Amino acid sequence: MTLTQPEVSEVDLEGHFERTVAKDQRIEPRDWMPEGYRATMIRQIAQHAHSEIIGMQPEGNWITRAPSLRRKAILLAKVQDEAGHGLYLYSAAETLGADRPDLTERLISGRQKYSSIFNYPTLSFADVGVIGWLVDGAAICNQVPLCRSSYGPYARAMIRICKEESFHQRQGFELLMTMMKGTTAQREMVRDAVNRFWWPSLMMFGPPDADSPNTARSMAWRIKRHTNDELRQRFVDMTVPQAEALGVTLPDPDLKWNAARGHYDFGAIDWTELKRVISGEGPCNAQRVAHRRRAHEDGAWVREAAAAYAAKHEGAVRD
Ligand code: FAQ
Repeated sequence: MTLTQPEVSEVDLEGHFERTVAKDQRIEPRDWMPEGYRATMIRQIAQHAHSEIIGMQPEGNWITRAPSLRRKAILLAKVQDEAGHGLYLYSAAETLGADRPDLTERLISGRQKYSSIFNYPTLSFADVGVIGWLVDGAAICNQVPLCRSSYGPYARAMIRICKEESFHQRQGFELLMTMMKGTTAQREMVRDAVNRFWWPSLMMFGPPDADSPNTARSMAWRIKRHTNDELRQRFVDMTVPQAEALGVTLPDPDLKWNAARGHYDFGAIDWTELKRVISGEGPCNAQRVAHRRRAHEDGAWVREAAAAYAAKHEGAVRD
């Protein structure tokens, strides 16, 4: 008599998946998952990885022009950290069956998105401080809850990424504090940078909840733990006291404490601008993607050399 394994039906698998998510346990790469969950995770992780890699460009632009050796070393380390984040995230996407060269191809052909914030130019060294303070600050607000995301490899990558982003946020704030204690011209540079980056930072959290096609599904699967509007509000509440400590005015006349709500009210966001930037029409979209494409092409010899070395090594091991 042969013993046959009882067939595990799709219903059992789906039930197991749903129960795992409901118990706040992690879905791991070997586990069964609905195709929609897999596709959503690949989309979000790939967009996140692309953001980290494209996000190296605006600040990288200032490495050769940093005002001191100390500032140059800090900036170099920060930009390298962003590269590292991109690599962890591409690896997390690979655990879902995504192919890394294919993801790169989708980025450089404009078929996959990256964060809108990196399509704005960096016009002065104060922008480096403001990106650390506001952009990394927004990234932390968005990403700390993702440490509890239901997909294991993504949640675990997020723990280290958030630690590094917190450090970046501090260094940005410290740079701005130094500039605010400096000359009138330096204070003016900070104010100008804050004015340009404030509204785009609020757009990083995505469209308002009513216009966010993915939030409901991603919340039900515990990929996202809070809605776009909840996180945006958290960021505003966290940042206003920091702006006061710095001595800068955020460019929003409607920004005021609402005691009844226990939150800051803020003005209307120009959602047409976000749509424009996401669809490729932002100030630097073409430049960012062209630069990434050029870097990819310039790196072809490294990939070929690595593949040739791996093949040779494999041959040596077989012999
Ligand atoms: N820019 O339905 P939702 C960083 C897209 S890393 C571009 O609300 P979802 C570190 C969205 O993908 C910054 N596209 O979508 C750093 C969706 O696209 P679809 C990146 C955006 O996914 C600091 C469509 O619009 N962080 O800063 C944007 O539920 C300094 C509809 O939107 C992450 O990626 C946008 N702002 O929520 C590096 C965090 N907003 O469906 C260097 C992980 C929305 O057409 C220097 N991601 N879209 O493919 C997330 O938390 C979510 O994916 C959201 C969007 C919240 C971004």
